[in-house]
Order: sequence, then structure tokens, then C-alpha cells
Amino acid sequence: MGKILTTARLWLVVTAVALSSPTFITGHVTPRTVLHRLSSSSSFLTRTELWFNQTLDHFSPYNHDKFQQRYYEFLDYFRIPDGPIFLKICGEGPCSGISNDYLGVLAKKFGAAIVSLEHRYYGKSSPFKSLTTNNLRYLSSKQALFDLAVFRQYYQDSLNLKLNKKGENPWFFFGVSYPGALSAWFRLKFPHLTCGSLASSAVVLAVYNFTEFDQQIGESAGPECKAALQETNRLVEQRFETNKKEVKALFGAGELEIDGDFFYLLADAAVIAFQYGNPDTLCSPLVEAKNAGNDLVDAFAKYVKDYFVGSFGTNVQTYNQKHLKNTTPGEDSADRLWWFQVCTEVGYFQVAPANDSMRSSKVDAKYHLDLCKNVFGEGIYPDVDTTNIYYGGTKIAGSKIVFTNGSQDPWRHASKQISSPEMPSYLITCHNCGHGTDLRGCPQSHLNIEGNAQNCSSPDAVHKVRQQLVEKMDLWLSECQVTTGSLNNA
Ligand SMILES: *[C@@H]1O[C@H](CO)[C@@H](O)[C@H](O)[C@H]1NC(C)=O
Ligand SMILES: *[C@@H]1O[C@H](CO)[C@@H](O)[C@H](O)[C@H]1NC(C)=O
Ligand SMILES: *[C@@H]1O[C@H](CO)[C@@H](O)[C@H](O)[C@H]1NC(C)=O
Ligand SMILES: *[C@@H]1O[C@H](CO)[C@@H](O)[C@H](O)[C@H]1NC(C)=O
Ligand SMILES: CC(=O)N[C@H]1CO[C@H](CO)[C@@H](O)[C@@H]1O
Repeated sequence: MGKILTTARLWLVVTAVALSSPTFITGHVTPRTVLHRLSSSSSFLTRTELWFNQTLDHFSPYNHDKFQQRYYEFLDYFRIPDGPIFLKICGEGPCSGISNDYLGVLAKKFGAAIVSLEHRYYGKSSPFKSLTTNNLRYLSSKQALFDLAVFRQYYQDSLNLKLNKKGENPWFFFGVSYPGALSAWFRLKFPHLTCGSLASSAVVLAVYNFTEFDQQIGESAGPECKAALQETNRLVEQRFETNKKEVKALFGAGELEIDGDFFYLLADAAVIAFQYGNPDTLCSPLVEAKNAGNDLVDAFAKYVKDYFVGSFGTNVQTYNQKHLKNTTPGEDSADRLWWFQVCTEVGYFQVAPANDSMRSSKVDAKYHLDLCKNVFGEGIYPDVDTTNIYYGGTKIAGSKIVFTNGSQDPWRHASKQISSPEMPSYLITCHNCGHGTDLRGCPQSHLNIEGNAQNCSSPDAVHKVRQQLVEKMDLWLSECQVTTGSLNNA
């Protein structure tokens, strides 16, 4: 969700990272080799595609159209026949398998099966051959939640058929970022279909002007890096006044004709360091350049080209509104699809605060609204109030939901603020604790196999929160089994 990543996206980018930029993860093996290894067994528990016929419109009384939705299952740890079933929610991008993170450790501990459903429209689960604005009308979190409910029933029924049994296994839902919000919202709307949910870095509050996002970047950076980054921004804008073309080229972003797109790219480039737990990659070179009296703009441009684009694997076109207008479905269309969700439902406009901003003031509410209109057409803007009325925002009235946040993650300000016995909320505090740290470790990366916490600056902070999660799961799964049992007997 940074963009939600970037682009807009919050989280999904990570999948792309693992596949497109193996150098991010290794120093020794050639990219091709690593890619090969990545696509085999080590970073995914499974990548074997399965298909399910999903209802296109869950809210129409007469439309019975279906589309094919991709899913995955991993049964190696499953305690047949009555072990729990963990559903890992996907969203914001293609779902290319079940990744081998801390969820795998949990599955082993609980004897659980893991299933994962691709979010409608993303990856190979597009109902349409063309993603025009009109065809995107069934892309919403509400339809996605219903997809999960219908899939959950389908999977339970097929499992019963396969194992020649009756009744229900206890289910538990998981998600990070927007899928984290879906995880919380699923338990809210369908409490009879899951024993509990993990909502990791879950952005449950739809926000219009999300200024706290930028403010958190300043806080996560600390005074020295914050000052260096702000000075860098001033210098970039100064130079931009006199020679736009040259400055864009210096950052390898010559293709971005709309100035706001360029400044959004620069803002996101800095964000990514904190969101994904690599703050020093950005801060060290900037602070060094500042202290040595070297050119800060050059130092930042090097970071953007070498790290943000080179290692992290961001494609500059992600920021190009021309690209966002492309209606052909594919791996790349995630940018367009996520912006559609942003522009219609959740907002999270990452605008510059009036004071003390970490990004150009050109990245404002108008920039975002213009983008929505330019990319999707007149009348497309986020109705965040309606979204928050529907789900409750941070006042979500759910139960048996664990919320977790990373201390350095700018997205945490769209997550639940107050802990309660029914919905405990934990903050994982460390220098490199970002988005989804509980499942992915820190820095967050696909090669943190099994969510290894050893590279976190405070592994204990992560262990403690994981322990608390396990205790809740244990409790809620056992309470659920009692209910299920009595239902079966009835
Ligand atoms: C899905 O629908 C297609 C076309 O109607 C059909 O051939 C296929 O058997 C269905 N698959 C499942 C799993 O029901
Ligand atoms: C602007 O931010 C600075 C630094 O955080 C702070 O000292 C100052 O009081 C702020 N000014 C206003 C008008 O909020
Ligand atoms: C968002 O900020 C803009 C100014 O940048 C302001 O005009 C607008 O009223 C704000 N919208 C909301 C809903 O706060
Ligand atoms: C963890 O840190 C070690 C030592 O700094 C490094 O060699 C290794 O690549 C890191 N692993 C991950 C998964 O980041
Ligand atoms: C905005 C924010 O940080 N949200 C919450 C994340 O979780 C911790 C722990 O409960 C809360 O203190 C934060 O307020």
C-alpha cells in the first residue's frame, strides 16, 4: 500500500520484487540463477495453479455470470481430516503462489492446510478481456469479500467430498496491507465463516487526505536523515524550475510527462526504504553527501536508479498515467487496478502536509483527483465516507481479529489505533520494522524464508508479537472447534 505501494500499491510489489529483481536479495548468485531458484520451491510453498468458477456479481438478483478465479492449496502440514484451514488473502497484484513466510511456520505448528485465492481482476483472475472503466464496475472490496466467502464454502465442500466426511474444519484468515483490511473485514461481515483473522498492517480506515503518511516518513527517518531528505527535495524543485527535462532524465524518469507523476515517483522512492525495512539504504548516502558537502540531488538520483529501480525492481512506467490508461489485462495491469480501488473506494491520497513535508507540495489532493479523472474518466473519485460507514474504519465492531503494525511503516496510521480484548492490536517496534513484519520478517523480502526474524534490528520485538498471535490463534481455534462440534451434532 504505498503506493500502496506505489504505486500505489501497498504490498504487492513484493511479489514483483522477488521475481523481477533477484539482485535485491543476493550478492553472489547471478540473477538468472536466483530467479530460477525463486520460481522453484524455496520462496513459495506452492505455485501450482487451481481454478474455481466464481460469481461475477454477488449483488445482482439476475446476473448469473461466472469467471475463473485462480487459487492455490498447500497440504503438506495438514492434519487430516480435522486440522485447521488457513486462508491467505491476496490483493493489490497478481497472486503467484503461497509464499514461504511465517504463515508456513504457523501451518506446521497447527497442522493446518493453507489455501490462497487470487483477488478478482488481478493476475489471471480477470473477468474481462479489456479493463475499461465500465468493465471495472465489479472490482470492489465488497465483491472480493463475497468471493472469499463463496470460495471458502466451495473449498470446504470439496474437501469433505474428498475425505468422505461431514462438518467444518476450523478456518483462520490472514492478510497483509489491503488484504489485511480484507481479513479484518471478512471476520466482521462473515463471522460464521472464520474462527478469527490476522490483519497485518491492515489499512482499515479509508482516508482522503492521508497526510499522516508523509509525516510518518519524517518520523521514521529521524532528525538527521529527515533534514537531508528535505534539503534534497528543495534542491530538486529548485533545479526543476530551470530545467525540467534534465532533472527528469537525471532520475531516469524522462518518460513522465506529467510533473506530478515525477514528484510522486520521487516521494515513493523514499517511502519504500521505510515501508519495507531498509531505511539505511536511503539515509546513509544522503546524510554522507550532506556532511561531505556533496551534491544531494546526485546522491538521491543514484539511490533512485540503483536501488528503487535497479534492486527493488520498480518500473518507472508505474507512475506514468499513460501506462495506467492501458486496458489490456496482464501482470502490469495491477497498477491500473489498484488505482481504480484507490480512486473509487479507499483513497489514501498520499498528499504533502502543509508544513514540514517530506514530498513536493505538487503531490496534493488535486494531483490525485486529476489522476483519477484522467485515467478512469469524469465522476471517478473515492467515496471514503461510504467505505468507512460500511466497515467502521478504526471503529470496526469486529471480534477475534489480531491487528499488527510495524513502527516505521507509514501505513500504520490507517490501521486500528486502540487495542481491546476482542481485537488486540500490537505494534512491532524496531529500526527496520515496516509493512507486514510479523509474517515477512525485516527487511521484508521473499528470501526471508519462513519469515526469519534474524535480520530485524530487534528480533525479540517480532518474536513477542508472533507469540501473542499464536496464543490468540490457539484460543480462538479451540473455541471455534467446540461450536463446530455442537453444530455437527445438532
Ligand atoms: C467451470 O466452468 C466451466 C465452463 O462452464 C466448466 O467446464 C468447468 O467444469 C467448471 N469448473 C468447475 C471446477 O466447476
Ligand atoms: C512546522 O513544523 C515544524 C517542525 O516540525 C514545527 O516546529 C512548526 O511548529 C510547524 N509549524 C506549524 C505552523 O505547524
Ligand atoms: C483535502 O485537502 C485539500 C487541500 O489540499 C482540501 O481542499 C480538501 O478540502 C481536503 N479534503 C478533505 C476531505 O479533507
Ligand atoms: C541478513 O543479514 C546478513 C548479514 O548482514 C546478510 O548477509 C543477509 O543477506 C541478510 N539476509 C536477508 C534475508 O536479508
Ligand atoms: C497508527 C498506529 O500506529 N496504529 C496502532 C498500531 O498498533 C499499535 C499497538 O496497539 C497502536 O498503539 C497504534 O496506535
